[in-house]
Amino acid sequence: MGGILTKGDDSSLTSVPTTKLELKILETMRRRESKGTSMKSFNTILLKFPKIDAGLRKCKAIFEEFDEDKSGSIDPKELNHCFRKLEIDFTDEEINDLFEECDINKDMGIAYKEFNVLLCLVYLLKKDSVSGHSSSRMEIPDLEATFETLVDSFVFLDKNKDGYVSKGEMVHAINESTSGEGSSGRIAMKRFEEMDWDKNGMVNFKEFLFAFTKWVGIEDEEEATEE
Ligand SMILES: [Ca+2]
Ligand SMILES: [Ca+2]
Ligand SMILES: [Ca+2]
Repeated sequence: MGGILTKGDDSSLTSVPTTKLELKILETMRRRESKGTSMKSFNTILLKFPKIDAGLRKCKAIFEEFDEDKSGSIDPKELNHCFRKLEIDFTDEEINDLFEECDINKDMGIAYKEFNVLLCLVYLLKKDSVSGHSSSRMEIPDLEATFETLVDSFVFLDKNKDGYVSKGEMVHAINESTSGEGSSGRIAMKRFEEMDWDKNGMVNFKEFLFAFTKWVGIEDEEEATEE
């Protein structure tokens, strides 16, 4: 407790999925991890930041399109329309679960930042379920490349492929990268602490995504309206 180093304590501190969807995301991620990653080093990930940034900005246009009443957030009804329009064939229950999973501040709306995370989770889950068929993929190819990069980055960091990035794994990834890159390493460690909401030394994919949307700096416009 209290945010101290937790190395070697993983067994007692591992987060346990609390919802059906969370479990599904974890299982899907583990299956994805068994396929490996194209990332070669931590620096490869850092070099992708500008591209991820550009990709996520495209998400903004999609978000605005589906925020039909321009309230600044997507309500459950709007999210339903969104899924139908993008031809994402999730059941009402699945959409509802995703909504709750991504509505982090529980204001019954999906803000832009939450929407990025939601779409990326959809990407992960869908990619897993269609396994090779191109007929029912998300109709947003630009974003798919961005989401794949995010998934790939997570897989790279999660060395033991348990579906969580531990603090030890983060340190390992940074140490592995070229020396003399100290400042990015320090920044990454600081970010890790921010990612790890419940301070248990583990970061799941959702936490990772939320942090990532901050790392790449898209928060500038939205931050002001949040508590
Ligand atoms: Ca709205
Ligand atoms: Ca919200
Ligand atoms: Ca791990």
